Amino acid sequence: MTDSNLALLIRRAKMVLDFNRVESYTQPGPRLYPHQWSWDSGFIAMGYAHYDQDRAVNELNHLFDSQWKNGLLPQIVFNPDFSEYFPGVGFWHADRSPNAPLHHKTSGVVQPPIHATAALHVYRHAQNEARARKFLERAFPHLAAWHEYLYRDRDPEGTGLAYIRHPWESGMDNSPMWDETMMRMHLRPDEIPPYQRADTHLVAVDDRPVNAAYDRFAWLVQLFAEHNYDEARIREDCPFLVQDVLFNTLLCKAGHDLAEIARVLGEDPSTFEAQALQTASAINERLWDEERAIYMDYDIVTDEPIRVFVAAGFTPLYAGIPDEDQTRRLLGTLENSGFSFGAKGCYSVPSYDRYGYGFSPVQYWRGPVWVNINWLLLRGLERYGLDAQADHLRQTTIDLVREGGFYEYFHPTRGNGHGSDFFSWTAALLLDILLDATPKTNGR
Ligand code: 2M8
Repeated sequence: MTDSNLALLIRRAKMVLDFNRVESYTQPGPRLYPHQWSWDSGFIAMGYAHYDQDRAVNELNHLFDSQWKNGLLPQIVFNPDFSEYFPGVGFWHADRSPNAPLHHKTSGVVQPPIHATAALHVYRHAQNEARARKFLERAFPHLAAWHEYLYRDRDPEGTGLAYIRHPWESGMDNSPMWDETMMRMHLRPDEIPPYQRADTHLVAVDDRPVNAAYDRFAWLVQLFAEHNYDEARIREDCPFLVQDVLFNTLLCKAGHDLAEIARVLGEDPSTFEAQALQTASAINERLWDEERAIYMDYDIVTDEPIRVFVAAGFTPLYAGIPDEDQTRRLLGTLENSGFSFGAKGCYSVPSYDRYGYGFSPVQYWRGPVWVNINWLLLRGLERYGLDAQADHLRQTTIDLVREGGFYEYFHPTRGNGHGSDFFSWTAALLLDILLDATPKTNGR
């Protein structure tokens, strides 16, 4: 890429973020996602960190301000100016929980815990060291409470793995990983809460989850509200309880990063470090599939692994979890399966194995390439010194966005964009890739 092409791409990425910014947060995408989303804000803050410290800090602070009293960091912070999104405030009934904040309206589920990682990234890229330290001081109790919630309420048996209780908590809402569990949720028409979808009016219907999936998404929300968001009661009755690879990988990485934040602030890092190490071992013990050489989710309701090949199954590389032998075998799976890594005719990395049942090149989390998954894998490959593979993934990701636009996800063989255009994390993570001059080869 020539210098002027690079400068243009950077300018375009910044324009996407400018376009989506409203007051103190950034919408993931115009119209389709008007509110603040939790892990989107983590990725977005990492992009801002390269050129606008204030925005990076505000993005995370706005989310922290909506934290629940029990430490839950909500998936969505609602903006009262936008009422079109489903499910909105009135469907969640988050106020039935004694823990929900009063000054902001939120949903009652979470998203993958990227936040300590994002906060440390913002601190490390800051131009103004004193202000960045102040930000960390403010962020630290929120992050500590967030991790405490996850280990206390989502891992009551102390296994080291936090469970998710809704597909939305994985960030990969419509993944084929959830199909079997969703099928077990057999709902009579009178059990499905009445609702009106907004998403299918805004982007192509074929790009979005089917109605039967939304019925179950909505039914789970209703279950949480009926249980007043009491985690112990939900745990008793919820048919969807999953220890997810990506969620726990990010928890492990964030645990190490929170320990580092504690060290910067002169606080005790030992609890966070111990939790991160325990989570890493548990990922290797319970989620690694020795025969298939990939990490897989675990369904704790049926007490069985979810044997579905998704790109997130490679992300433990990001947290330095696989050993040398596992890494070699993981790469084998990446290259010699329907993920077609490095092969001609396929953009890396399809979110679901192209030979898998129910693969779709355009449907939400069932095959298209996502920039956040690519970014996590890229940083993982760099961490292990796998330079050739990292170069390939970096270049593919840049090409996809430069040629396809700042879309939410991309067709893995045609390369064109799908879902929301002007998608914020696509822009923010591309900025991180383009502006990060020092590839991390030794962060383990
Ligand atoms: C998608 O999820 C939301 C619900 O959270 C939706 O479909 O309405 C997912 O891709 C999720 O990972 C993402 O955070 C969110 C906003 O970009 O959109």
